[in-house]
Amino acid sequence: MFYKQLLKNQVQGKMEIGQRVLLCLHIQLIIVVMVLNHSNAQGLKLGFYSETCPNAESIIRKTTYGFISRAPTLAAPLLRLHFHDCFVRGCDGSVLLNSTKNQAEKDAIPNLSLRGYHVIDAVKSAVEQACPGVVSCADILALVARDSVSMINGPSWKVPLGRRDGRVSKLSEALANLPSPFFNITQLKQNFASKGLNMKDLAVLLGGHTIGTSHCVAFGLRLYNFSGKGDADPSMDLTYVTQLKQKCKPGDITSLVEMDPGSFKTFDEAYYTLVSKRRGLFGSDAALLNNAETKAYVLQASRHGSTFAKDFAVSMEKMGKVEVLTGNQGEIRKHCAMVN
Ligand code: HEM
Ligand SMILES: *[C@@H]1O[C@H](CO)[C@@H](O)[C@H](O)[C@H]1NC(C)=O
Ligand SMILES: *[C@@H]1O[C@H](CO)[C@@H](O)[C@H](O)[C@H]1NC(C)=O
Ligand SMILES: *[C@@H]1O[C@H](CO)[C@@H](O)[C@H](O)[C@H]1NC(C)=O
Ligand SMILES: CC(=O)N[C@H]1CO[C@H](CO)[C@@H](O)[C@@H]1O
Repeated sequence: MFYKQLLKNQVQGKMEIGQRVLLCLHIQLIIVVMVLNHSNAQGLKLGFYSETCPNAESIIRKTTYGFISRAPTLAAPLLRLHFHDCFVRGCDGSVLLNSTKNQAEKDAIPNLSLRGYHVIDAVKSAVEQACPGVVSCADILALVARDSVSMINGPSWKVPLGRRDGRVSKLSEALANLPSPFFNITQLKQNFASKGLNMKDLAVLLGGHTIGTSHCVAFGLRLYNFSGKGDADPSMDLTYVTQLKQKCKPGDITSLVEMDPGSFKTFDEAYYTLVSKRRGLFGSDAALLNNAETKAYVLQASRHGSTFAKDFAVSMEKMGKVEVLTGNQGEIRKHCAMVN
C-alpha cells in the first residue's frame, strides 16, 4: 500500500523529502539484499542441481535404496563416511581419495574400519551417466548419508547442496582432526568446537552410534588394562564388561561387536538409555555423563517423548556445512577416489 502510494507520488512528481529518504533507504536495502543473496549463492542451497542435473537427487536416492534395501546394515558405515569427511578439511569428499605418493586419510588408523566406498562409487557412476562432471562427491556423501538413515526409519534432514570436491587428502590430518574413542569430555568439546559444533551437537551426533558395529580395539583397553594395572574402566557397568570380555579377547583386532546391542540395526534412542546405564561402548560415549549439559541431554533423550530424531536432523544439517568448498573452489571430481 505504502509503496503504491509512493510510486503514484513519484509519477506525479510530488515526492516529499521524507518519502525521498524512505525511497533511498529502500533502494539501499534492495542493494544490501542483493549483495547478501550473492554471497549466499557462493554457499550451499537446497535444490542446487535443479537446473544442471534435475534428476541427481532421485538417482542418488534410487541407487542408495538398491543397496540399503538388500543390506540395511550399510546405513551405519555410510553415515560414518560423511562424518569422517566433514571432520577432516571439511565436507569436501577428501575421505574418498586413494593414497598416491602421499598417504591419504583413508589409510589413517581411525579410518581403517571405514566401509561403504563401493556404494558411493556406484552412486557416482549412476549420476555421471546422467550428467557428467556436475555433481560433487562431497554432495553425494551428504545425500547418501541422509537417504540411508531415513531408509532404515531414522530421521530425515535437509541437505543444502553445492559442495565442491577437495584435491588434498592427508593421513596426518585425519589423525589430527578425528576424535578418538579414548577422548575425555574436555577433548571432545575442543574437537567439536574446532568444527563449529557445540556440546548439544556433540551429545546429539554421538547418537549416531545407535547403529553399527565396532572392532574390539576401539574399547579393548576399557576391559583389560584401563589404568595399566590389568583393570577394567570403573565407569563401565560390570555386567557389560563381562559380556564384552566374552566377545573380545585381549589384543583381538578382528572381532566386531554391536554398538547398541539388541537394536544396532534400528535408528532409535536406545543408545542414550545404554549410556545412561553406564553401558556406553567407548570412553567417548561414557564421557557424555561427565558434563552437565551432555548428561542432561542423555537423560532427556533416553526418555519417552525424546527429541532425539528432530535434534539429529538439525545437527546433521549443521555438520554437513563444516568448512565446505563452494563456488569455484576445488573441483567436481570425475572419480571419487582420485582428483581430476
Ligand atoms: C566423538 C566422536 C566420535 C568417536 C570418537 C567415534 C568413534 C567411533 C569408533 C571407534 C567406531 C568403531 C569403528 C570400528 O571399529 O569399526 C565408530 C563407529 C561408528 N560411528 Fe562413530 N565416533 C564419533 C562420532 C560419530 C558421529 C558424529 C557419527 C555420525 C553422526 C558416528 C557414526 C558412527 C557409525 C554409524 C558407526 C558404525 C560404523 C559401522 O558399522 O561400520 N560417529 N565410531
Ligand atoms: C582430558 O585429557 C587431557 C589429555 O590427556 C588431560 O590433560 C585432561 O586433564 C583430561 N580432562 C579430564 C576432565 O579428564
Ligand atoms: C598393561 O599396561 C601396562 C602399562 O601400560 C603395561 O606395562 C602392561 O604390559 C599392560 N598389560 C597388558 C596385558 O597389556
Ligand atoms: C582406489 O583404491 C581401491 C582399493 O585399493 C581400488 O580398488 C580402486 O580401484 C582405487 N580407485 C582408483 C580410482 O584408483
Ligand atoms: C588394516 C585395514 O583394516 N585396512 C583397511 C583400510 O581400509 C581399506 C578401505 O576400506 C580396506 O580395504 C583395508 O583392508
